[in-house]
Amino acid sequence: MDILGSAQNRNVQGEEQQKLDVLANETIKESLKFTGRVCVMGSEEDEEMIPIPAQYRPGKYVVLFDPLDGSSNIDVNAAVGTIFSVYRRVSDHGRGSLADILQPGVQQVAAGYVMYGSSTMLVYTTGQGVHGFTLDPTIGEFLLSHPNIVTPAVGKYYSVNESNFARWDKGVQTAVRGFHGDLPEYIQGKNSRYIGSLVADFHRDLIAGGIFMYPADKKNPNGKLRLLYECAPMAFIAEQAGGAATDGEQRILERVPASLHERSPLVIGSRDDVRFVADTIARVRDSALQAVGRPDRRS
Ligand code: AFP
Repeated sequence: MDILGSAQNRNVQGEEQQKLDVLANETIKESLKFTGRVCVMGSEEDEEMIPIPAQYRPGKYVVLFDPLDGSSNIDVNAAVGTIFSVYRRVSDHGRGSLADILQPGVQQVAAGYVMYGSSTMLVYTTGQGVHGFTLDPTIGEFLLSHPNIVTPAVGKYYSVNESNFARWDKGVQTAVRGFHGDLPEYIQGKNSRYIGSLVADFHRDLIAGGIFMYPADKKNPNGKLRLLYECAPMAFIAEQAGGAATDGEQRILERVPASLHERSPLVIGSRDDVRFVADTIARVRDSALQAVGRPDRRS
């Protein structure tokens, strides 16, 4: 079917597109444009917002998506996913505007992901808990297999790309040392698991308990992940499952995006673990400020 390998193209983020990125992106747009429910779309793979074509009726929702997350995993047959986020439009007519898209995550009416793993799962929330469905290929339907997912307050796992360790702030390094079991005040060392596919890493941590992080680093000063297509939808799901999500300082769902492809650091997962990371970042920063004679940021 010629679906593996590079499409010999770069997306708006300057990343090499895989053939499956392009196919997934086109498939989602084609599936939504004629429904009469959507006024505008936004995709991680498209530079501009995507209005509904003139021949179709625009609807009242905005849909944002990362069509194929974790695409570096495609050619090695590891898990990848699709992430989506739905908002109600704020404009009252027409084919949608940037204002309809640039809404804080708290305004989402639905968010979810599909994970193409050892089985295919759909996990979603509409603000009334998180529910997981597994595809039964014999009947072609998603069946409710994980009703009311609740993530443990403290997790077993931490998931972060530790090859970036030397490029992180001291606060993030200290928190990760805590997960190694190196901080005397934080004795719950964790097991490390990292796939490099947000959907797959997040899903494991959601079910088994754990924390996923993609902090800012010297190469990615604003983090790597995209606020609208990755961080906000996952944050909505995490909070609905009893977890938490922050950029290190601010709740992800309260961040107001300034642009379509804005990036953000992300710390997400089990509630107490996320709090530990945020507290550690704040503590290390405050003691660094005090050491140079400046008041801490809370005073
Ligand atoms: P790709 O879709 O380019 O593989 O990026 C995936 C991703 O956005 C997210 O799913 C991963 O968590 C993260 O990037 C992995 O990034 P690193 O390869 O830098 O760890």
